[in-house]
Amino acid sequence: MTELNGQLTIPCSAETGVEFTNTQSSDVTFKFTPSGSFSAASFLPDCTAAGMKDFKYQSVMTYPNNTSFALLAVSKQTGAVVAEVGQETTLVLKPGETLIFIINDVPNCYYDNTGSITLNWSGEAQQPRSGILQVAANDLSGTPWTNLANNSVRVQFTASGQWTYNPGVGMHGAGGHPRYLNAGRGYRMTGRPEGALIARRGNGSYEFVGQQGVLTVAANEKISLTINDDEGGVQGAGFRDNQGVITVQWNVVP
Ligand SMILES: [Ca+2]
Repeated sequence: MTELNGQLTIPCSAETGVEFTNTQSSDVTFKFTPSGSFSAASFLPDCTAAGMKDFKYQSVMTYPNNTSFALLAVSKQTGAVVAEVGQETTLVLKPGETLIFIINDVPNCYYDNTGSITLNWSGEAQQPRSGILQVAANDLSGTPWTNLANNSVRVQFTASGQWTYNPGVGMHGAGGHPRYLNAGRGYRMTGRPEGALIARRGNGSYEFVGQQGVLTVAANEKISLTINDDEGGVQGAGFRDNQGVITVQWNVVP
């Protein structure tokens, strides 16, 4: 699981708040922990991120349905208040989703506020359940796929499209060339079809995938999808003459 963390400062005089975006390519569970205090007006006692309950001008706040002077998380996309962040708060953000952290004050009355709230945050990227990859026949390093979870997962890979490890024998699918089922010396996986889709494991060993296969991928393991070819050019041109790209749909399965 990818560990993320950092700190934001929310100046209490910031009428437009401070933006926070999930820049990861998967859903992330974030934990936000506010600290510090500020002054919203000289005639009021200092406030924390929890704000001030039962403030008598509650109805004229920017967000009248939320606690006066509380730290709010507002969705940039919808404008709706997602949560009051008066204490440690856990929120899940989709890729690219943005929150605006802002103190709930009266519009045009932010300018006299002093102090700021410190917001410590930590996040854990969630394992997506499916996706699509492209694997190019001439890419020596292959297309990576990483298990972000802290446990092993079973992943089904289903290939479509055509490629070739040797233009002299024509294009073929991810199952490999139907006439050359028993790759010899120099190939990444000997004894398996030439030109088949295979996976290089985190430990450097290879596993067969073909047109469709299920691999058990260890916690945090990074595998690479690639073609079964003669990598060092022992028998031919190696990866230099390879052509085509196949599409691989992947799904986490039980
Ligand atoms: Ca080749």
